[in-house]
Amino acid sequence: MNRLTECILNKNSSFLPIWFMRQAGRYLPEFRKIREKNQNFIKLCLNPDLVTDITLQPLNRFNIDAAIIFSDILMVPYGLNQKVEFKKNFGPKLGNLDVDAILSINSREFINKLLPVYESIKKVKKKINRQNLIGFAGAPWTLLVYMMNGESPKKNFDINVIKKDISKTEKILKKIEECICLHVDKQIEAGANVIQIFDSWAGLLPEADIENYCLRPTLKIVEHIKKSKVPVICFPRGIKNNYENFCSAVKPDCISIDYEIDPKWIKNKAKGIPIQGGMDPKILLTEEENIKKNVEKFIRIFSDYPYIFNLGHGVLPQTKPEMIEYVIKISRELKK
Ligand code: 1CP
Repeated sequence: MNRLTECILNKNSSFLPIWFMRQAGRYLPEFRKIREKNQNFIKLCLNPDLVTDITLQPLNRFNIDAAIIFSDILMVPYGLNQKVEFKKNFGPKLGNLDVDAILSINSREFINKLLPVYESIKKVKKKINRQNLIGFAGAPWTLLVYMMNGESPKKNFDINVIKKDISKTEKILKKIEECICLHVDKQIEAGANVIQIFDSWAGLLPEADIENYCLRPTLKIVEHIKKSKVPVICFPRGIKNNYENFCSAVKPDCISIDYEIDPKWIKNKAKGIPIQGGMDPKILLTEEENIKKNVEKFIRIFSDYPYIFNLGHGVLPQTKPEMIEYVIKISRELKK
């Protein structure tokens, strides 16, 4: 069994699996080199040869336990025929959301648009052996936000775009849920043996809406994935104390924590569910002594608990690759 699977499914805490969210990305010069020559991000995500190379870049450098397929959560709106662009110094820009057009797309059409993603997974799978291969999708809420808001909610978001016509929102949400399930199934069929669900914007939800837009839709996805026996990791970023309710309501196979979560607190609240991540990615921009102190803190707290080392969000573009190397070195010294 690969190390993530063994840790998650058998709750084995005798070793420490390691990987990093955004482990393939702009902090790596070899990624920037490919990216410079490929300005169209969606096209890049649909190029199986380049996706395979990029996915393997961090594995060629580091002693890590998983590859995560290089793709994006916005490939699902793309598969639904919504226009998706990534603009320099702006981020994603999505086209008008035509509800009827989206609802009329059938599963075959959706899957056909995303075939290169699944082909890439097959190619990567052939090149790795020891490591897990992580497939992923955005959670329904986070995809709903991008699709209805048209851009990142980081700077500009009004929940009324979602609340003003609830019946329209519900229709879109249901379609998104179906497509996430299809997308995950195809990734598993192609060889993904762990799935991570990114609810990057769960923290935008008012307390009263967490149940309806985060817990309930994510539970549906998790129940679907569990039928395949492939472990599912959930990352409901920013929901603070609701991490506890999330664990009891959704029961993911593994819970990924963001850097606002107190690791000792969640260890007591997660009801034995394996935990992943937590360390603030900004720590990697500081000096080695401080990095060491923080890495040791997480490893010590989870020494007797099934834990996957990762960060509390993605590797920042300013991170020096040597610092990732350093984190792995000191982690392995403490726990193999
Ligand atoms: O060159 C560039 O600027 C590209 C930056 C980039 C990269 C490297 C984007 C655009 N996407 C990705 C790859 C990516 N996205 C992966 C690859 C695998 C890996 O981790 O190595 C994954 C898992 C994602 C998932 C993703 N995309 C999330 C969830 C995780 C998170 O960061 O919270 C989100 C929110 C996105 C949307 C997205 N795609 C890209 C950007 C810059 C963003 C965020 C935009 C925003 O701020 O709202």
